[in-house]
Amino acid sequence: METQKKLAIRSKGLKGQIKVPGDKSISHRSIMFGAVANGTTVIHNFLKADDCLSTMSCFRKMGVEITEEGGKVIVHGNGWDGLKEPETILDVGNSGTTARLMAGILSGRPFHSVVVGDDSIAKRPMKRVTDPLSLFGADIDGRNNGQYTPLSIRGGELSAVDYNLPVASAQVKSAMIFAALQAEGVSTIKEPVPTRNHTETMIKKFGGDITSENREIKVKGGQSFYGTEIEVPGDISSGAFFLAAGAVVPESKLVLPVLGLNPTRTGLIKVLEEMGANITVVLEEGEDYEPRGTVTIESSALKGIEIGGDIIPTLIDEIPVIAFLATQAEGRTVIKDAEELKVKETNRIDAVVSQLKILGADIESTEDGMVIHGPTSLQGGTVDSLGDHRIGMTLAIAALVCKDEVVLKNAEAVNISYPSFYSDLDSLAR
Ligand code: SPQ
Repeated sequence: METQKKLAIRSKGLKGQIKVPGDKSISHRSIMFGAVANGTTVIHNFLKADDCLSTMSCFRKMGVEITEEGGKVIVHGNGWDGLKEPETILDVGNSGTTARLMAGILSGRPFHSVVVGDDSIAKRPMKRVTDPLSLFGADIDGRNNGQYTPLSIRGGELSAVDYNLPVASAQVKSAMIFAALQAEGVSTIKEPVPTRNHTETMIKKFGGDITSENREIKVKGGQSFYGTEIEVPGDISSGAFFLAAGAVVPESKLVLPVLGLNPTRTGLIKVLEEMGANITVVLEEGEDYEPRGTVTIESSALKGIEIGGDIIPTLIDEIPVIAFLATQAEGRTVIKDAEELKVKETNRIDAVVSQLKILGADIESTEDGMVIHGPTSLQGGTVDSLGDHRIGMTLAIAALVCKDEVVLKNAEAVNISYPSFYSDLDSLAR
């Protein structure tokens, strides 16, 4: 159901502690590895948001028992062969991660499956996974010559490949890793730029083996995994909205405990530091597989900077909210090398530029990013998430510093990654 929401304006003083929900990327992967592992996997702090629920539902359709007990999610895995041919389509909803990673898993399973999603998924590029998965020997196709969903996969025996990824994408890399784990031989996957490595860290957590050196990943086929216990850290991509709010709303101080701080995800923290934010990071000691810690932010004056190159994959999902930050910073901010934004839930370059402009931002799109001049005093207006959770949450944070009322259309989009977002924000803005 489409909802319209009047957003809170808050000219000063956001204070308190905010424990954001579990990491979306890690939650997806914990279900996937739990499903193909032998034995029970117990997941604490699993993200119960629409995208991860789609992953859960797809694996249930393949016969995997997944139960819930006192806030924990329990996956009863029976190894790779525990996955059975689904009797119906596998619906990934809005989740690109589910579609692409699951395609890698299904490529090696000896049955037929059909992967579909919503209108946004139907526009997202799938050839980037269907092409390399075909090289392993998978029988995989999709609408328009493998470009788009629905995908049809008849899995079978796979052979190892050597492949240079043409795009910096953790989803493509992970789809290939899932195929490589089931293939005969050792596969080598080279990344143009390092991307989030949650698949790699989780392989080790589940007792498997993978090496990664100088952007070159080696995966041995025929690996088995063993059920384990996973503590999902808070999602830095959700925390990003509160870090932005804390940085720009005058007289604010926000503390975000147990936040995931995997270095392949922390580009936003570097950007905030370079912009002049008053931010401190305290890493928890003794964490074995996914670093986490407490991040504190206090409001301060910000300055515009240039963002591009290898840092982009480490903050790709935070660019919408960084664009908002730049509207409040002194000087010019340039975001480049971010053309991947065009193939997310929306074209996030067009979406963020068009919606922030409605509020009065001085922002222009470029071929591979955007240019923002600040600071601007934002006004009010009617804006639209355009069905994209990260655009919706960016606009809700922008509204905090707007002069007049802001109404957000399609406000329910936040349910994709952060269903309690508005109530968490309200609890601080009170
Ligand atoms: O799952 P989905 O829809 O692709 O989610 C997004 C998001 O904003 O939540 C992207 F739209 O995150 C991706 C991220 O951009 C999640 C992800 C992952 O878990 O591996 C990797 C990134 O995508 P990509 O295409 O760069 O690999």
